Amino acid sequence: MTPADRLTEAEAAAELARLAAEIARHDRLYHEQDTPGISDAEYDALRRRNDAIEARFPALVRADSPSRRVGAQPASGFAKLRHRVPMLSLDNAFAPEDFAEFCRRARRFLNLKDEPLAFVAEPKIDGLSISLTYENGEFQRGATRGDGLEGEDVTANLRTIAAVPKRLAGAAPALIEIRGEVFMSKTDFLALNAAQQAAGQKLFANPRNAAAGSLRQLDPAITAARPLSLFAYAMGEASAPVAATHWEWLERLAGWGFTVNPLSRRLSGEAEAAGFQAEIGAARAGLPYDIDGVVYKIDDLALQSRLGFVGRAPRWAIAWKFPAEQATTLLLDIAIQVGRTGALTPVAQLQPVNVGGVLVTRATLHNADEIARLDVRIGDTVLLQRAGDVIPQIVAVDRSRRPEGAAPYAFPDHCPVCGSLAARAPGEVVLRCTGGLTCPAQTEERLIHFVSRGAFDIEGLGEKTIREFHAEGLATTEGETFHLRGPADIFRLPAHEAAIAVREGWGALSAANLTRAIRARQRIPLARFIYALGIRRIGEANAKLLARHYASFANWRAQMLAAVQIGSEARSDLGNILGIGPAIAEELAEFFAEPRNVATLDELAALLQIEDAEAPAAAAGALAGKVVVFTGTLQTMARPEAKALAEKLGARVTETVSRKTDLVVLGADAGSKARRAAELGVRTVTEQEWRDLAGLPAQA
Ligand code: JCF
Repeated sequence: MTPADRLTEAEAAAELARLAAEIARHDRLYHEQDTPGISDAEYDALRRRNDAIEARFPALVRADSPSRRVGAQPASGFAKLRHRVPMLSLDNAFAPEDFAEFCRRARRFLNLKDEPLAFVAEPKIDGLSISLTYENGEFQRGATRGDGLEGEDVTANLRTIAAVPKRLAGAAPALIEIRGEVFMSKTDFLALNAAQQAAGQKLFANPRNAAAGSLRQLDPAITAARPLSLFAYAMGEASAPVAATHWEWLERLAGWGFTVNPLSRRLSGEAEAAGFQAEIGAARAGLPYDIDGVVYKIDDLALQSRLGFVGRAPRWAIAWKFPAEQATTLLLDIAIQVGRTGALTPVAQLQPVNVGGVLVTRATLHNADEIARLDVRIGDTVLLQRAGDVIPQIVAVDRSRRPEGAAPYAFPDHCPVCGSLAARAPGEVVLRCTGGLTCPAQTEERLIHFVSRGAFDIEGLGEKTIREFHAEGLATTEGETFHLRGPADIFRLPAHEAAIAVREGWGALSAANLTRAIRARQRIPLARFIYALGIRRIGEANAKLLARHYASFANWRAQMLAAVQIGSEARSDLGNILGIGPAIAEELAEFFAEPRNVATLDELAALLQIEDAEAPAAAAGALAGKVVVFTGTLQTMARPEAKALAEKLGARVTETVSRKTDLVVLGADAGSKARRAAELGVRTVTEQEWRDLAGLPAQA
């Protein structure tokens, strides 16, 4: 065989094609048929030859190159599908007051007086949200909700579900997206688990997990054998309007052949909600499927569209959850967990108890204040509560059953892992370890976060592996130990592939796969990179907002360093990003004020290619980039709606008039802000002119 460094370009191209096919064949034998065709060493040699040729001829790297793949399948096994319209989540209500507050807000936004507000109420199924796209009436593709913006393409599996119409019955818009909940009935779930047990297969914890596990099968034949159902309940993109109210929309869905939950009901006013909630609550245990509450949606679609969204949740719908389930048990001990930001979280260790069908052994105690408030002591009998998916909590202590001599709990004033002082920031309830990066617990949690699903998502490098590598280190060939001290060390792991290969449960092939998985992630979208840093309050959604706003790593870094200065333009720009706000801006500023953090960031940036984010689509609005101030009383719409509308059109709405203001909208009795605008020569418009600008019809 010609050595890689002596191939001509034409020979190299042919050889890369041969290697791609050959390696793919061995991947399939190994991963799918569990029958390796060659030894690990031979396989590695094929991979190395492929890498060497690609390194010499980067232009020849094939779309199907083995270096672009990890194992037999892409990371999750499913391609990603972008939703044309984001899939929403819902805000929750737990009590009548929460629902009343929701209605009050919607009324205020819409400037409604006493006119009734009609709702549609639908039982909230505890299943798996999906989106189905139909073109010219034909089912084209379907995806899981994913992060709301992008889900997994599970089209082939959805086709196996009888309740998913392959063709819409009757006339429909050329393009329509339909959302619904895939679920498994309680009896089907029990039967499936019995069959799984008999076959020695893993059991599912509840019907929801069974539905999710069944839909996310790489082999559609397995999905086909699972009894899945679907209730349709919402619309995504539609190329033509189909209904004026949500109720009419549900009727259209039924007409097209979907199953709509038969318990759904139209309520002519919000006063009817409490009765419906009680009715469904009473029926709950007898229903054939699990529900965890009722979704209330404002019926009028024109009102829905005026209300719009805050973050990921609509202002026109709310999920009113059923009260949590409770049980009593014994508090055996209190463990202190150290999180990635150093927060010390007390975790109750409980005598195992069944709470509404789930075996609970641990519960959060939140923080030292909560323990003091409950005066909970080790040995106490406690009342436990579990609502939906959230971590169970201790809500009360039965003092009458307290054992003699039980002492008040003394919350540690030092980190139980590294021994550093634990301190409370002014105005905060949480005690934090002050050890920072020197605290092994914090380092470990940060590393776990760094490689997690929404972050670097490195295949083969999960929580367990990180903990092992971090705690034990890797014995190198030079007789030294390589420690994972920070995130950049993850990208130094490939240099220690041999040390990984000899670890128990690894071997040459897995170690080589890990190397490839790590290298595959050295190119990373900016949003994932920001999220991976684990800055407090910067979750996936905020990381995306930041990435879209700042577009490139270099720009983001420069702006964040500038934003460290309180009152700087960079700080106010950051705080003004819709969805960020001053508190999160401060959190970012604190992160960038710490030189060690900036050093870690730069160390990473040197090892990575951080991809620019796409510019926000909203920039096309009629008021794109304009700074708008509202003042005085608007007659035709309430202030929250005016603000939301301006933001939808691309504007930034601020409170004070300055030289940077582009437009001041004058309501009735506008005072000092109108004068200030006149002084500064800032453009002012009347409410009617504002409506014209926003493209709204004139009002009497
Ligand atoms: O059944 C459900 N889990 C459910 C989820 C029902 C709905 O009517 C929903 C939903 C999530 C979002 N509606 C929206 C807008």
